[in-house]
Amino acid sequence: MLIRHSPDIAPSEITPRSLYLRRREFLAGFGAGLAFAGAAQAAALAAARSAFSTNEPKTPRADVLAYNNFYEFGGRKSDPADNAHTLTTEPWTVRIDGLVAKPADYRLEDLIKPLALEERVYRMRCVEGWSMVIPWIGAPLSEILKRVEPLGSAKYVAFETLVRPEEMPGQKGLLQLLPWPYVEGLRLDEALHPLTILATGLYGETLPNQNGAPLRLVVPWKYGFKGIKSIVRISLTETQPKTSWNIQNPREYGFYSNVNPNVDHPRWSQATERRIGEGGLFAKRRPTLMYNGYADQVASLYSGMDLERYF
Ligand SMILES: Nc1nc2c(c(=O)[nH]1)N[C@H]1C(S)=C(S)[C@@H](COP(=O)(O)O)O[C@H]1N2
Ligand SMILES: [Mo]
Repeated sequence: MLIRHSPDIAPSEITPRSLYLRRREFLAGFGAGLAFAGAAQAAALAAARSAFSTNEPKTPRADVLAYNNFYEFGGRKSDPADNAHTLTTEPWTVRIDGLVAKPADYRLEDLIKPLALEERVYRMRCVEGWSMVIPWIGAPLSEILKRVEPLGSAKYVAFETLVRPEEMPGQKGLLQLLPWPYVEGLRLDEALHPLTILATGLYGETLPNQNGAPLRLVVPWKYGFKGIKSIVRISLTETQPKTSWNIQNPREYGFYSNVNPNVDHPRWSQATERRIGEGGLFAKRRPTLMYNGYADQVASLYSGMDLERYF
């Protein structure tokens, strides 16, 4: 079974969900489907995958779904899994505006339908010092950006998460962990890099709410907080966008946020990381790699930049 449907999901919910998954592509290419694909197709798929995906063991699905940061649903690692089921993800609209030739409010289905979704197994590293290996389903952000035709003056891409306190308990009450909406940004060349994807799923299924349904950003060479969840707006801008963690604490969090073992967080070292799912708290920490191990692909984006200043 490629796409897991828990028995309590009504059949009426299944069809629209499968739209995001482009189910046929899955059946042709992934998981058990590989057994039915031709040998040449399987080889081509494996080759396409290896260019972008790591062969490291994947973090168990249960951990990927249970150990999350999504402050709209609370500040504990278990809060998103406990609370995010209240989020309504259909219908969903993404506004794409700013310096583009084709600004519009796009229905999620229309945004996703033309994309060739693929699996990308990425190393992910949180600024807190833990990491995971996650099999995302998604497509390069560049595919969507090219469709809306960025103007020559566009230099950055700004992203925004949903504000809906009725469904997001972390946006209610006196103790607000962050200013809302959660916002993030990338330089346009970072956004167009082939490693940068918009994810609609993971582990061969529709993105669970706690992981940022129905659409989230994944930038594997940057700290996890760059991967903004439940996106409702993407704006092309000329000036560098504001980012939530930088607003909250500019001394500790910069715009670039590239994974860098040589630049410590002011309150802790970034030299090593704990891989979630590996033998609990007593497992050996592993060394953190420059650009989270993606230096070959992305270091040239930052040549000549002082990485201590642009952290
Ligand atoms: N909207 C929103 N996006 C967010 C966050 C958040 O609190 N709100 N947390 C970030 C942080 S700190 C991390 S490490 C990743 C975690 O993604 P995951 O729970 O899917 O592993 O999401 C990022 N995206
Ligand atoms: Mo994080």
